[in-house]
Amino acid sequence: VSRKHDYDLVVLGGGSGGLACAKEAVEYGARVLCFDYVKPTPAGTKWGVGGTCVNVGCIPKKLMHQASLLGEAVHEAVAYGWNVNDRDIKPNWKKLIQSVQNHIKSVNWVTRVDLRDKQVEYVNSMGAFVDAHTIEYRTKQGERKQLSAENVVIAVGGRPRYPLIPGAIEFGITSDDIFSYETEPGRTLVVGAGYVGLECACFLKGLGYEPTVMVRSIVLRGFDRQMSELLAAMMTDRGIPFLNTCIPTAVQRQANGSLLVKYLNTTTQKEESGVFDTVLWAIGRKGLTEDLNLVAAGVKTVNDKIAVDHTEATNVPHIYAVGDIIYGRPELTPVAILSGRLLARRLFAGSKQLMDYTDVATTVFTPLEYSCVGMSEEMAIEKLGAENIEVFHGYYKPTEFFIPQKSVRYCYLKAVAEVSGDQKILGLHYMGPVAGEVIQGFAAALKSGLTVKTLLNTVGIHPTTAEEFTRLSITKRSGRDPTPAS
Ligand code: FAD
Ligand code: NA7
Repeated sequence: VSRKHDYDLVVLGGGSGGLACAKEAVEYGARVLCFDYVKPTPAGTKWGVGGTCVNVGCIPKKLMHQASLLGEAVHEAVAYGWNVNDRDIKPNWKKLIQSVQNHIKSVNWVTRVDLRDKQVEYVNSMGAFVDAHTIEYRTKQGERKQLSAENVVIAVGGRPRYPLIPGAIEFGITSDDIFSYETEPGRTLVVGAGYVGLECACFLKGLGYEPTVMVRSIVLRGFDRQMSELLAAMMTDRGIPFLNTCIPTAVQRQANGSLLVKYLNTTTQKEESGVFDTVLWAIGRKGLTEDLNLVAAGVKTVNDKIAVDHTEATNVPHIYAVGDIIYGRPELTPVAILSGRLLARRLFAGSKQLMDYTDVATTVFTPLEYSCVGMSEEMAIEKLGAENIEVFHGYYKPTEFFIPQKSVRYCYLKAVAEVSGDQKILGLHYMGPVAGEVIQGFAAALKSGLTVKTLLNTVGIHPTTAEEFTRLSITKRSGRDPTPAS
């Protein structure tokens, strides 16, 4: 590393990817500075260091999911013999939000202390390029400053999009606001059927509000179709209405404070409308490239994202990108963290190890969770041909569902495998309780070349739901009924 520049590494963005990269780099003796700055949302929400996951993503989402599951668990507890006196159990939204925010604030604090301890310089300001090695920023006092960097890692992530329709920004909120929203959301229109939209609708429902989901085309584009449709059916069954093939056209505030949403049903071509208390846009995210002055550095963008090669290098060799800002890679925290860490090791510790973006497991945190790793059935058919794959599947009954008589209708799992030999597993899909916990271990097995033969020779842990993967005996090709007898 030369001493020509002020820093060996400047990281733009202190979220999952940026922080992981910065902290790893100092371990190998690099002089590192990390910028992190959050522009307030149109509704005025802002937050501290740590990025999307900690402040307005995975963490608050999981906490709200848990809050919602607990509401269901209270009712189940009664069936198990718990004497719960107050049957009119309701959550206190304000208290919940306060608890969630308290946790986030403590994580922000720990992050700052950690950066200080590890001697990563942290600047709470927007960084932008002046040239390929120079970054400019404003101090808290408004003074312009510049510094130079041998290497730059762009880890600026993304923010929710707003539709370009009247009233969208003025009256709508996004996932950036909901986890600190002061007022109870009430009747909520969730626009968008990606995993963020579905998760938000589900925790709101579990907390006793009335969400409606507006779907432009299909739910969970990119995920396995059968599992996605099953998940939508599960949500419908739990009383969440879907407005299918609809696109919003305007939002207006009514005299009584409620929101009138106008929308077009693209199947019937009819203009329709509905009244809601809250409108939550979950229509995807845009990369935060616009404030970086990338032109000055010569870094090329693809729409609002940055294309990188297999070493996470942009078209400018010493400028890299990690995390959500990368074009065409999974937008997940552990992906951002590992790619940031591996990049730091390659830059400052002589490592050659590259990030492997294949077979990344993921979970949709709906009340029955859906988790998967590897290929969807469609993808396997496209890559290998339908005749070369075998799909093992089955419905199952979690033991703990019997006493409270919970519906087992959507407890389903499948393994997509090669048809011949030991039947290498290409993808695993599971809908049911604690799906993420179930799939995480199998993800390691899949990465190690798991076969159906090995799976069926694995002794299950009884009574769990994960053991169902060791008992898959019915193939789709056989046409046999995949529902269990008892
Ligand atoms: P970010 O974490 O977004 O961090 C980027 C940081 O850079 C931000 O703080 C930003 O303000 C800052 N910044 C931007 N521009 C500049 C600049 N010019 N100068 C200085 N700072 C700048 N992933 C999962 O794995 N599991 C989940 O369950 C999950 N749930 C999610 C739920 C929601 C509602 C959302 C929105 C996301 C969820 N994600 C989840 C995705 C996950 O949060 C992201 O993949 C992850 O945070 C990406 O990390 P990153 O480092 O690329 O960017
Ligand atoms: P996704 O996964 O990109 O999903 C966006 C959803 O919103 C999807 O259902 C889209 O439908 C729909 N959409 C997109 N634009 C519009 C407009 N203009 N009007 C109505 N509906 C629209 O985004 P998420 O927010 O769920 O998650 C994005 C990432 O953030 C995710 O990967 C996480 O890592 C965090 P479509 O299928 O395109 O018809």
